Amino acid sequence: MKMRNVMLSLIVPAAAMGALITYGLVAVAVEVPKADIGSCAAYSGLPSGNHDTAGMMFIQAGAFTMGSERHQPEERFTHVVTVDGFWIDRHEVTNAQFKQFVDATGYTTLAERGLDPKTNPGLPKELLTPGSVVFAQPSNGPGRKISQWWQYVSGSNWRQPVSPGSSIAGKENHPVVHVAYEDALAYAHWRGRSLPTEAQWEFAGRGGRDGEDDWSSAFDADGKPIANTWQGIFPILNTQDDGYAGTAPVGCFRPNGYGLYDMIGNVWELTSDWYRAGQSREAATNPPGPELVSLRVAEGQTASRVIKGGSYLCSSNYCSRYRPAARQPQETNLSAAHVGFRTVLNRPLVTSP
Ligand SMILES: [Ca+2]
Ligand SMILES: [Ca+2]
Repeated sequence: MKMRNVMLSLIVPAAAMGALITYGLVAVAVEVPKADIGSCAAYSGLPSGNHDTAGMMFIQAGAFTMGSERHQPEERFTHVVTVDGFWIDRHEVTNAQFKQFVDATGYTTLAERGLDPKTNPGLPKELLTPGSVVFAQPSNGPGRKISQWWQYVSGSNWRQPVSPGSSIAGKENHPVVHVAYEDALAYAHWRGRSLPTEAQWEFAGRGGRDGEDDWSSAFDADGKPIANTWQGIFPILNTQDDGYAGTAPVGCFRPNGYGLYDMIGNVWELTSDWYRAGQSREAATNPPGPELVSLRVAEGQTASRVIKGGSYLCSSNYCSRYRPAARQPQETNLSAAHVGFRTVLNRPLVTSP
């Protein structure tokens, strides 16, 4: 395996370089994708190289303030978390990358298989058929309700993201969606990687910025969107000021201070932590999240994993969780059109001589 030492100034804009220098990250070993900043539409969806850190960035070990006291109750309490250094995908996993996995292994996703009624006795029959959750923009008018926005569509899956017969042709560089937790984990293991813990994800998502969380990852000082979210009034009016109504190709928006793209917005990203509303008060090192046995899961319900970063469906009047500390639960037995993932490699940085 050959790895090049590349100065970040070659691949990260000056604005991001400031944060990197501040935090002592001037140069790391990184593989530069074929298409990068400003050319996301031309990106193949596959990072160059076949080595085991292809498309990844190394995040130096450090400590940060996890959670938020000012925003949603489930983000409290703030506490100091220390993480070891780790590698993380610079982009959300794309359709092209997931197709590589499926072509090599013959893997079928949960949305393509459907749920086993024996292990999901509480679910109605229609939710046991192969399918996934799709967002449908309702027409303006009275009587709008959440069941109109979110529909379980039989036959929808990562290959047919909108409805049966739809396609990902031409969307090879978009994030894969309609992947359940087990699907994301299977992909990560196939690559010899893991899914990020919530702490790893939040540390990477902050891009070197510590302290109380804010919306600066989603909007610039003038209020202009710098990530793929929803502008307008959800769910009826999407003004698309950011240029995208749905998913965008990965890497179309400026990277954060660590050179990572779309940590905020585009699609929510699965983490390996079980979801519990609220954060610990205690300082921790490499926290793996709560144990499943410590969660109170109602009979007939399914435990959830933490998802991070918000999506193209997060607006200021709904969701608004386009911040690194924001979090939501995602049922492990359900996939959706706005949830994807990226992978990590828990290995120290190794530079070539
Ligand atoms: Ca958008
Ligand atoms: Ca994202």
